[in-house]
Amino acid sequence: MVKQYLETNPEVRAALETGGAVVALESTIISHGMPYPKNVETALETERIIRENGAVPATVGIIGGKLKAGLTEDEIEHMGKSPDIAKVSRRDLAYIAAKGLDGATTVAATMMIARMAGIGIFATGGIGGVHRGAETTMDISADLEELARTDVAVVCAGAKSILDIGLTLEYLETKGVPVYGYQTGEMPAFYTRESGFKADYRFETPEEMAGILKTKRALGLTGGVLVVNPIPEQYSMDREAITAVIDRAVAEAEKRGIRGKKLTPFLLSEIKEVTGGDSLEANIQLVYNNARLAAQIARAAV
Ligand code: PSU
Ligand code: MN
Repeated sequence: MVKQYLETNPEVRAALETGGAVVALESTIISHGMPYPKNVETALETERIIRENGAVPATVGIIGGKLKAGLTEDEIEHMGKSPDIAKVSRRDLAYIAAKGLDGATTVAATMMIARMAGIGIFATGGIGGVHRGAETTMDISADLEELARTDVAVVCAGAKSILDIGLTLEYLETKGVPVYGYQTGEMPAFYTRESGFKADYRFETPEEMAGILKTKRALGLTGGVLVVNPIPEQYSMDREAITAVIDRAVAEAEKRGIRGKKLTPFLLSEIKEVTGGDSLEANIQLVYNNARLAAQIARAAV
C-alpha cells in the first residue's frame, strides 16, 4: 500500500480534503541546487510566498524512507544541511523507501509523490531536459518522461542552456506535453527571459491557465503540463555573459568526465562559482516568482 510509505502533513491533508489550494515544491533544489544556508532560507521564503498568495505549500522529500508531502521546517533544514542526502528521481524511489533512507526529490520524483498525495500543481526553478550532446551521451532527464506520464502542472522558469532547449522542446512535443508561457510567447531560458525558442501557447492570467487545466481534466487527458514563467526583468542576466559561462561549465564537465546524476549539480555549482553568486540570486528570485504564479493558478483551479 502506498499509504504505508506516503505521509501527507496535516495542514496539507486538511487543505486537500476541504478543496483548498496546495502547491508542491521539490527538494533536490535544496540539497543539490543551492549552497547552505541560502538553500534553506530560500525554501522557507518560497513556502511563505505560497501562503501569502492563498495556498498551502508542500515541500516534498524522503525522510527515513517515508515519502513526505509537506516537510517540516526542521526537515527542510536537514535536507539543506546534511551533505549526503541522495538525489532521488523515479528509478531511485523504491530503493530509498525500502531502505529507510533520506532523499531529495527531483522534478520527476516530486511529481510522482505530489500525484500520490493528490496535489496537481508544483513550482520549481528549472526542469531537467535533453542535455547538449545527448545524441551521443543519451543523457535525457527522467523529468521529461515524468511530464509525459504524470498528471501535474509544473511551473518553472524554462530550462537552463546547460540543456539543449530546442531538443528538450522537441522531446516534450513527441510526448504530448504542452508548454504554456505566462505573458510570453517565448520559452524562457531560466537566467534570461528569452531562449530564441517558442512556447506552444501564451496565457495572460492565472485564471486562464486554471481554466485550461480544468478542460484538460474534463477531457480525461492525463500527463503533465509545463507552465513557463520568465525571470523578472530586474533579476535577469546578460544573455551573452551567462551563455559563455555555461559553455565553459559544459566543456569542463566533459573534460573531467562528469556524467549521469552528478552532471546537473556539477554544472549548477560551476556556474555559481564563475558568476560569484549573481546566478544564485537570479535563481532564488525566479523560484519566488514561480511560487507566486503557481499559488495563484492553484487558487483559481479549486
Ligand atoms: N535544473 C536547475 N536546477 C535544479 C535542477 C535542474 O536549474 O536544481 C534539478 C531538479 O531537481 C531537476 C534535476 O529535476 O536537477 C534534474 O536532474 P537530472 O538532469 O539528473 O535529471
Ligand atoms: Mn541525466
